[in-house]
Amino acid sequence: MENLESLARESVEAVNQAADADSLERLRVLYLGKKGLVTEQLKLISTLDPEKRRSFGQAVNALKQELTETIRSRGENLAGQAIEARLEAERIDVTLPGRHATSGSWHPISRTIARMEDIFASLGFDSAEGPEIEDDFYNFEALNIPADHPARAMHDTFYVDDKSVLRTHTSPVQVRYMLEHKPPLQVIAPGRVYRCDSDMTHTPMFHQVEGLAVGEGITFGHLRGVLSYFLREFFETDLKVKFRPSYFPFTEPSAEVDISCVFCGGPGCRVCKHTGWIEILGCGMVHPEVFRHVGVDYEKYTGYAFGMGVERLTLLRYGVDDLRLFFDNDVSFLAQFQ
Ligand code: 2NM
Repeated sequence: MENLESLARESVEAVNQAADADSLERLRVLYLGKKGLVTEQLKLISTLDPEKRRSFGQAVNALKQELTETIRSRGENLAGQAIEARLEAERIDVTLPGRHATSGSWHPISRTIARMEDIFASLGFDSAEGPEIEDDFYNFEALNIPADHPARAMHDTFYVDDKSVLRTHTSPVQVRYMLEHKPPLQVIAPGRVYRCDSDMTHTPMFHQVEGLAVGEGITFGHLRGVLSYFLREFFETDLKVKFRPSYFPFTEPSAEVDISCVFCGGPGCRVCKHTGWIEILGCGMVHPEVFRHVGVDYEKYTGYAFGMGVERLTLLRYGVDDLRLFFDNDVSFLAQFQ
């Protein structure tokens, strides 16, 4: 009985001191396991004299019960503490601001090209692309630009080798298109072009959109109508459009087109250099010599063509005053075109 009392004190104390679930389990095995210290005492009961058996048996069973209950409640305690510890360790501050997602935006030049394609598509124009390195034939010869024409001089053209150049306009795309499609046809050719020229208002690479329509009975009147419609749609104002006689080797007659100033509307300002007019594109009726090179019957068909600089249109539409901003890739500039 004395042994039992000290076993009771010692075991209850040990269980209440158990630091974690593992040591608690080891204590359970030590006292209540098959060969546990309390279990051994239970086995002793049957060996005792009948008069001692009753009180000893009650005491051992009471200890077994007390210990079982103490282990259970200690276990519950430890589990609760473990959860508390884990919640504390994994705590997050849901009021912290999240990382915000930044979204990109279209480059203003790409936006302008897409806008131009939309307007011309609404008039039935296909859109075509072609190589930026071109043969002499597609860039010059087929366009009636003779070998001694100033546009061919070294100072304008980037030569890749004897017969290849960086295209100086997107007209070679139209040449290729005419070789692949029969009239009637209507197509625009947007893309990068290259000229050996660099100052405040010229970059060695810039973008052009050229257009071409070929069919029976196509006249300068159609050209006027299409370009006037395009310019008014593009600038979203009822601007004036003026055709001035000009010269290009690949068109005859040729014209340059001015629009009434989109900033001052006529009286004159810095943008229109106080003339009220802004030069915006070149155009004309396709030269029979061009048709001859691409195998279009120039007795049967006529056509008009035009070309314009995308950077210039973008400057005017968004009121940007420096061409070089388009090529600096300064994100704080580009992000304004969302
Ligand atoms: C311009 C002005 C006038 C033009 C001509 C052609 C082609 F291939 F059909 F002959 N494409 N683009 C053309 C005509 C371009 O740019 C100022």
